[in-house]
Amino acid sequence: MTENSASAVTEQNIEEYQRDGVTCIRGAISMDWIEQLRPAADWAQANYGPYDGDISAGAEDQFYGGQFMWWREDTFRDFILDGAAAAIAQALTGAPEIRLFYDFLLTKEAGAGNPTPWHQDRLYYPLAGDGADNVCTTWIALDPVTLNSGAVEYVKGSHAWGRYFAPKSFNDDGRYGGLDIEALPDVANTRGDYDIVHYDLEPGDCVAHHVMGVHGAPENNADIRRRGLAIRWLPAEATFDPREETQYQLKAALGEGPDKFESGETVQGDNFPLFRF
Ligand SMILES: O=C(O)CCC(=O)C(=O)O
Repeated sequence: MTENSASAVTEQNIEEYQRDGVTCIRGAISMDWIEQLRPAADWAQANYGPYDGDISAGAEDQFYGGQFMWWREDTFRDFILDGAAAAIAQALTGAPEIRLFYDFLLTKEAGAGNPTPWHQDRLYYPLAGDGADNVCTTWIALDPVTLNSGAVEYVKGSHAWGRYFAPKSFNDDGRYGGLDIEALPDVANTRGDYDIVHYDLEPGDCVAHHVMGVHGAPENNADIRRRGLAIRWLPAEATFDPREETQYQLKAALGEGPDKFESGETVQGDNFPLFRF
């Protein structure tokens, strides 16, 4: 099925993405795709891959994070290659061409008491360069999503603060402790100081956010799962930069995975395909 067009992206989406670092594209992905992706997501969760993790804090199997699923599952592969997400990211960023970084499935089970901590994505990534500073994430809802079920919240305009914040562990294991990098302000306890937005989503809606933007999500207090397929896109060149603080599965996927990139090498090739629309 080919649906590689950004037809759902409006001028307002482009303006919001550039100005606020976040925008919601309604009806971005067809229900045909969503219905194929749901069982694929269940399969991925039941069959952990090498770069997956249980990111539940203080409980098991509540919050699943699957990464590079498209390397091991055909529906994800078809969707990445033929679905609309790449074209959407290209339209929002205005890039002449866009490269896939990776796909990341975030499933919060019904009742999962796991907030996603407020964080900025940039320094989790073992990347350097312009592409790294401008990664665009397309977070696609596979289920209806509300704040009650764990909708992601975003600090509008934070992508333009020009500050790099230390990563935070999603499961509270203190993994990124002791870094000499600025800590994120305590957004959770000073919410009134920020312009915070979230979107109630229907399956197939897509929220796009900029890599420098600050975001987090509450626990899932609803009686349905909250599955989000976050696909990361590089609108410019990025090189492998396996710094200490970067996320270990990403570092392994790039440094020890099929391509075995050396530090400083450009991330490219069939496992990180380039799209041009
Ligand atoms: O889905 C979530 O809870 C968080 C998503 C997120 O942090 C991201 O896509 O960068």
